[in-house]
Amino acid sequence: MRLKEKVTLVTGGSRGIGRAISERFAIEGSQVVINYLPDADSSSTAGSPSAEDVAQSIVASGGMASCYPADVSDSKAVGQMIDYVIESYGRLDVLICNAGICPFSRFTEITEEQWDRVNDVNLKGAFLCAQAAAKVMIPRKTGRILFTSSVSSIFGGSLQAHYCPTKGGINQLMKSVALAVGEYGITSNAVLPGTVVTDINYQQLEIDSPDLKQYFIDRTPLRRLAEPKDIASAMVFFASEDAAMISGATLVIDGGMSINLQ
Ligand code: NAD
Ligand code: RM4
Repeated sequence: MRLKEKVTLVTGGSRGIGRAISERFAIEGSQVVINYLPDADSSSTAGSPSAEDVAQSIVASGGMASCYPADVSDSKAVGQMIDYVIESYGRLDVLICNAGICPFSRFTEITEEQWDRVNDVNLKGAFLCAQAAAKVMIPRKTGRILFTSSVSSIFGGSLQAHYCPTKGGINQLMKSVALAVGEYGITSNAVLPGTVVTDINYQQLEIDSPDLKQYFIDRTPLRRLAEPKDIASAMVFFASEDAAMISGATLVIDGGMSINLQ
């Protein structure tokens, strides 16, 4: 119960990495608001349950969770979501900017619309949520703002020329937020997952290119891919008292995959 009496908002919190974060934060005693996008962007290829089902199963296990639908790239919807959290719970202790999309595309085939959507959801969405959260955290002089970045914030990807820049941008956003809100006792940190099989890459890794999945496993010293719960553990750490003096940090969770030059 490391997060007892905390109120946490997880964007894209109903499946994959976000779902693991929502479930783990509830186990640690936090009230969890699960943000989700009920449209085409959130369609599941990996058979993930709905946000309502995830919230209900948390509650059935003795945890505290509710859902809130909002497109994180829509400033009005983000403002209403933060209002909902404050009206329902009285405060926001932890924001986890986790929502993201990655429509794998050859560089020469990325359309302007695709570039805009990936940037709007991944980077602008993180900015809008972090800014709205900071406004309600600053008066209370406490809070944690966390980001799901990626090893793709450091490395490129031939099919991710729209996605990788958004993750590099998130690292820089995270550091700027840390500088802007530190004097109010608020920390800002980012977790950088390696490859985790979720809806975002299920088609690519499980159906189109299982050889690519095996390549990632082979180059990982621990000989397995990270799982959503591995990322959730790092988020719990950053949200906990143990990380009270950590701000502006990036933590890679990839079993050593990204240090392997062979
Ligand atoms: P996922 O597709 O299962 O989860 C993404 C979540 O974001 C979904 O719940 C989706 O509905 C939500 N979302 C998408 N657009 C949204 C919007 N406009 N507004 C609100 N929510 C929206 O994939 P995942 O792997 O769990 O991804 C979670 C985060 O982890 C993403 O930011 C992703 O970039 C990052 N990440 C994933 C991996 C990986 O290998 N899976 C690696 C590094 C980083
Ligand atoms: C991650 C990383 C993974 C990819 C996902 C979508 O940041 O690049 O390899 O599968 O994004």
